Amino acid sequence: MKLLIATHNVGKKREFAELLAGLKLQLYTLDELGITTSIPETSESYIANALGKAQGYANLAQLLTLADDSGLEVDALHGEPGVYSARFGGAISDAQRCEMLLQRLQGVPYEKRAARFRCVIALCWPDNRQQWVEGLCEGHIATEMRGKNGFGYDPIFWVDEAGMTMAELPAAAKNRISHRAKAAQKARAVLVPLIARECK
Ligand code: ITT
Repeated sequence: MKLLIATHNVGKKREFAELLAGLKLQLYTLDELGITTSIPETSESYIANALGKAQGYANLAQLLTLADDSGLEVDALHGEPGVYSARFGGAISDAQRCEMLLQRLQGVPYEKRAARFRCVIALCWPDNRQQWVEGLCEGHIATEMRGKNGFGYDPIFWVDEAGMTMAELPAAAKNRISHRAKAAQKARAVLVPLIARECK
């Protein structure tokens, strides 16, 4: 069965390839299909954004398509940057975005630095069938950037259950506990019976 992984984020693309490994799927990326269109995220809802991207690319490619909308929610910032995580601070690098968030939380004690990553994965078909699933990963915002793995806010996200930042975790460990891993587990449960039916 063919599945388009619709993201322009290379970190996400790498993670999805590992998270969906072992399924009888032929994975395609936007680049491989020559799709350069960028479908904008216009909603304040992760679900609407993920569905909008997945359906838009499913229509363009005429393939079953997976897209996610994800973000970091910081309690001390009333849930910011949330759905705006990719654009927080404008056109700056991931490292600059992390530094900006650390600045915003300067002086805030550990017990008030709770945060979580949220990931909504949408699966959409060219005939307009749609499904979505969600995963969360709880943690705190660290006081400095640590680690070189992952992408985005990983260097400042302290994973409570691991006792280190997400960027200090090896990729395989992140892919067991992350918000995207938890959502991908649920997406696999949607995909497995479809693949079984297709392979009959
Ligand atoms: P696509 O829309 O092309 O998939 P994007 O980077 O714009 O890529 P989102 O709109 O979902 O993706 O934005 C999510 C942002 O949240 C992302 O750019 C990161 O800054 C952050 N983020 C999401 N998942 C993350 C993770 O696993 N580790 C670190 N940061 C993450």
